[in-house]
Amino acid sequence: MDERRFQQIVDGDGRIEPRDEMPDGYRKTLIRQIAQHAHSEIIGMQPEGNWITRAPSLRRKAILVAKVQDEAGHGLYLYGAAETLGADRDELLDMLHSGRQKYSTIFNYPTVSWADVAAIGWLVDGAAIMNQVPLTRCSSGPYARAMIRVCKEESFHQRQGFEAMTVLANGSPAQRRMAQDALDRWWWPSLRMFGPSDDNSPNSAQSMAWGIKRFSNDELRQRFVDATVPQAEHLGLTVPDPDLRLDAATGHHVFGEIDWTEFFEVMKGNGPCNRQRLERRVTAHEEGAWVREAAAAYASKQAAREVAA
Ligand code: FAQ
Repeated sequence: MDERRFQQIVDGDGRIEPRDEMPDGYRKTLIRQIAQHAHSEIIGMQPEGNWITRAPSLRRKAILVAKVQDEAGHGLYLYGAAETLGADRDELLDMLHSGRQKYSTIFNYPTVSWADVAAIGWLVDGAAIMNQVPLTRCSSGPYARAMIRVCKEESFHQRQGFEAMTVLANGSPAQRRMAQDALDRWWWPSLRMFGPSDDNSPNSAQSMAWGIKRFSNDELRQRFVDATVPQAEHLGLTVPDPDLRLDAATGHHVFGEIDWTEFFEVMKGNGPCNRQRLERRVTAHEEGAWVREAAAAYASKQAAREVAA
């Protein structure tokens, strides 16, 4: 293939479309990242789904049902984007179910109180959009386009999380304690969502050269901290980091050391909920077999009708 032409398109900020020639490594990297992103979206339905039956009001329940459903939709767009690159959706799901493909470490933490739902919207969706807005300009056409809608929805999710957090932070002393406790538990895992530090990120250099990543893991993490600390201050909550301070010279927040041992342990499957999340996913997949069979039977009937017509 003509790698020079491919790189010219990438360097000229063009988009690589499914029928364009692309290096095998580029295709492989994209399928890896898009699949893991898709897996994160559908596994990410579980921690919040845990609270649907116990949401504190009908309004909160309606919002939460819609949000969890949005995450399923994101999975759908992303698996669709991976399919345009030649991936087979069943194979991708099989890799998730057998532990051969990852999903974001963040979804292996439990949601023990209602405030966790608010904190996920505020922090986890906040981190997700910080990472995903640049992906709307990534060199892969199908991935970039999928990200536009995903980011619009994530942005709404982030705002509803912040609003729910605001209500708790301004509520009774018990609600305030719940909000602080949720921030204490979700802060550090949210920072780790951006991936390993730049000096320990094996995929970054190539993904940047290919225009898949526009900013490094550490750059996006810093942006998230700079955007989120003032929000915590607005809520009157304390970010659980004694080393956190604003560096007046740079205008950026300096933050404490990230526990990378915990990150890699959770990534290896040893987080608090890894086993439970995967088991639930495999069960949901098995229980949904009849839906896939019915859809396939309907599709083949329609196709036969089209041939006959
Ligand atoms: N968890 O060399 P790098 C959401 C892996 S948002 C687990 O830096 P890369 C929305 C990485 O895959 C969450 N594994 O890798 C939502 C690689 O392993 P591999 C999902 C991680 O790809 C909100 C290895 O470490 N968002 O779901 C993590 O260049 C609320 C080395 O790392 C995306 O997936 C991690 N946190 O950069 C849903 C965004 N970080 O594959 C429900 C798209 C790294 O070589 C509720 N993805 N690893 O075996 C990306 O932007 C990138 O893939 C990064 C990692 C930045 C995550």
